[in-house]
Amino acid sequence: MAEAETKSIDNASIKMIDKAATDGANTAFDRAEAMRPCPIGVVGSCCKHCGMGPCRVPLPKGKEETPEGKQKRRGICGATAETIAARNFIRMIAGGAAAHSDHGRGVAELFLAVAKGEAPGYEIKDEQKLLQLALDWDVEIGERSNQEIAIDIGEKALAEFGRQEGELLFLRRAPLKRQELWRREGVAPRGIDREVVEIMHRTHIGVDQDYQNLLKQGVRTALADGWGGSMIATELQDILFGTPAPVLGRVNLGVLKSDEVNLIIHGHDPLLSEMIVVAAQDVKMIELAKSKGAGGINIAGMCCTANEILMRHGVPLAGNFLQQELALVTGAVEAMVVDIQCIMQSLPDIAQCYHTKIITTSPKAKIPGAIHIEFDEHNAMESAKAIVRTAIENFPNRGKNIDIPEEQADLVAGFSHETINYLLGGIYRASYRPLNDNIINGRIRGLAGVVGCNNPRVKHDDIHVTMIKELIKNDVLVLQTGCSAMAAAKAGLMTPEAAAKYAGEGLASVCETVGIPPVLHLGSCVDNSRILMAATAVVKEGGLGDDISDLPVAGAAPEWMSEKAISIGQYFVGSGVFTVFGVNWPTLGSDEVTKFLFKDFEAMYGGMWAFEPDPIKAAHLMIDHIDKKRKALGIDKARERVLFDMVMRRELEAV
Ligand code: XCC
Repeated sequence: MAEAETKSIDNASIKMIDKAATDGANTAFDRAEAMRPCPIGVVGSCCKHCGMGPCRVPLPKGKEETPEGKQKRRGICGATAETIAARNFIRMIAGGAAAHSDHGRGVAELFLAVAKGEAPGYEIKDEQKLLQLALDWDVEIGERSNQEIAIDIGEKALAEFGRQEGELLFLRRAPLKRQELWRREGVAPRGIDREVVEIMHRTHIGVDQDYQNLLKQGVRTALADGWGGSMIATELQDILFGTPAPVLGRVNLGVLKSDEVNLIIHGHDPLLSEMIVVAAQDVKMIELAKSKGAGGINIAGMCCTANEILMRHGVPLAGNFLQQELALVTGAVEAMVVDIQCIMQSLPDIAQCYHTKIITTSPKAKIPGAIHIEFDEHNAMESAKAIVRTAIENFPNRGKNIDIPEEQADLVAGFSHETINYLLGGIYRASYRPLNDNIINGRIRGLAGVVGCNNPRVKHDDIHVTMIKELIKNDVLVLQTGCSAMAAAKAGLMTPEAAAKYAGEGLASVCETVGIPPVLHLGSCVDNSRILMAATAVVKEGGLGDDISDLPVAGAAPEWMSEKAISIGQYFVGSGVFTVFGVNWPTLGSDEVTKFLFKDFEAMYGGMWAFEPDPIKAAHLMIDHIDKKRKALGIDKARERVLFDMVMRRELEAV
């Protein structure tokens, strides 16, 4: 097997990994090979929170947790291995929750500016969702205009970040039993910023030194992400840009065009990219492109910005996290414009091997070697046009060393939880009833959320695709976001035809009746909040228990790498979902902390963590959990709902 084939299952990526080697471009695949992970840090046993350390407290040889061994496993301040592992773990949650939530804050700020008429070019696109949110948040509707209502909503949304007391408003959306559990366990989040700050305080030297108490704050902060910052981002983006509905898209590096200006939008924030999509359709821009010898302007997405723009406009996806460098290696990208999160610092270096311009746009995310064109939301179209123009003007600089892989796949995306409602129940009677019925009758065994990143420590896309195929083969309907969704789409799992090809008989029959793929794309990483809402809708529909933890559902991030993934996993666990991660697990340095997260959490939250790098084994952990829940609900034996006709009724009466 050629070396590149050991690094990815995706042919387009394999070709570009080879080309990068020929071109002398050093990628994450090369760097991962050259640098082994630190064995002490990877299991959470290194503390660098003060100047006395860093202190390293690896497990003693043979891993015996003897009293003597334990005594030796302390930092200079006396912190135990348990405290150190828990501190590291919840600081990851703080980082992840901060990233999602600061994104949410940016959306809320723009939302308020739009409501006040201070952000020309943007408008409220989904009035129905605006009014629904007004009802949820007790904002008066009456005879007021959308603008007036939106100003109140924008102010309330922004206040959620700095809230000092009480509870986040979106917690009310959760099943009542879950809300009570959060209050009982003391993890109902107050303000989003407050919970993140409290983690930073408690993990400072000499503050909270009880690992269970530290982990509790981790749960509270993660819930502030899922039911707070992320949900605010998703909801307000939907109101501003439209709630996604099924849309046909294409994915993989083959979406780049040899005769057009290729502009890739990369990162997480749709505020600017929404405008870039519009700017690229401007007749003057297209004329300018033609004057430079190009046939047109081709916009393609990367990472979660891509998911956002795909879900609402069908803009093609160039690829997921580990393809960001490989896209440049094609030699056909005029500009890559980046906003926030998951952007590799190596991009400007790789771009030097070709003609690509890397453009940063956020004052929060600059990269040496990139051009900075700051995005001004009050003048968004100007920023967008400046970026598109920069890409066009770079077209004549394209070199001869161009190779665009032909690989691309079709997919259907755009499954917001509202859309699932309409698809299943019909436009006039939107309802989750058919989904619940098919779970109860066993055609659908359960639901799995498979999400998260790529990680060059494992074979690119392989773990996602292998796990998802195993799940759908066993009649588990898969809900997806993030880079995982793109892995499945590239493998052809997101078309309705995939049901007959890959899904078990029961799941395939439901997908074919409704006309949906067995793997549903719900959007970007902040859109994991859509999965929370879908799970809540299933609970509220009835017949499957009265809390998310009663449902036959499970979650996974099999190729995770970012702190955001840990925060997402933790809010799923805190919401009652069994969640399994692959690659590595950051608390393995402490058996006690790991056992607490993997076992004791179940009694507290109804959801718990697991670690299993093998995708087939991980899928079966999820299926076993789903079966356990089916048994508890008394639906473990396949049962068809029988509609009685008159003959059957008479027979019944005669008995
Ligand atoms: Fe980043 Fe969202 Fe992970 Fe992909 S999945 S590598 S976090 S882009 Ni969010």
